[in-house]
Amino acid sequence: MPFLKDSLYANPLGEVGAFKFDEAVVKVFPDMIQRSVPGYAAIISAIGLLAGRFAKEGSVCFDLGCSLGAASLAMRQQIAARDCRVVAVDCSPAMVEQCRKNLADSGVAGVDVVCADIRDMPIENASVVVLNFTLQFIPLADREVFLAKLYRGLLPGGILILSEKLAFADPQQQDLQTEMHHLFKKAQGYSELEISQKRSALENVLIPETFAVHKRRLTSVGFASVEVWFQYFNFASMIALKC
Ligand code: GEK
Repeated sequence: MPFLKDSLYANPLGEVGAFKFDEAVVKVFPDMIQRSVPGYAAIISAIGLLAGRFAKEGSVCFDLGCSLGAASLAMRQQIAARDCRVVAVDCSPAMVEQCRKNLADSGVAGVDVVCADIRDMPIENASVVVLNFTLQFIPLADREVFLAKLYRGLLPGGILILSEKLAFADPQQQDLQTEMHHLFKKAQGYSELEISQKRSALENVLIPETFAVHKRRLTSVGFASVEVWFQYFNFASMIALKC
């Protein structure tokens, strides 16, 4: 499928509905995420490099909330460890269908794509777990139990790569980083109307937290070390290590 330019919020919508990962979003997704998430391409290629470094022979690398499989593809291309499976999971049937097509078209074998809620997905024998801008869509009340499951499913020496939109405790910093993200989107060709309608659609759907909250929770479920390895305005990617 030729992917289209994202113009989903270009015209005034009387009432802006809650954002959903449906077929209309799938059609524009590569363009949408690239123009909305500062540093997205850099993060995807670094996920490939990190998977190459951490994937262990005979283990599983999970891409949770895989969308169209960009991180799975990057991982598959860098993993040299033998007998290492990549499992990509998403709960949107439209995403999963297109993800399978993308992977088939790319000629990359060895990625199993599963349509499931990542909260229900058994995680075992994992050397790498990727949550690339997915945890932010999980209800706040479920995040700790879910992360504890990921920690238990990781092998000693395993890595969780967690990318998220961040919130800031300091209101001045919050306003500045939000403004800079909007300027980033304007520079990518989005109009004021598109930016504000998309913001309304994501309200109560995408719930960002501060780095301090992420670090505290990851540490409390057992991770030995948590650091930010990438940040571009209010978008960051963290590494959490299991000893
Ligand atoms: C990428 N990681 O391109 N279970 C499974 N999937 C879920 C759940 C859930 N409970 N909640 C949301 N999703 C990708 C980008 S997009 C981020 C991830 C964004 C899925 C949802 O269907 C969507 O495909 C993905 O998480 C979030 O590297 O669009 O900002």
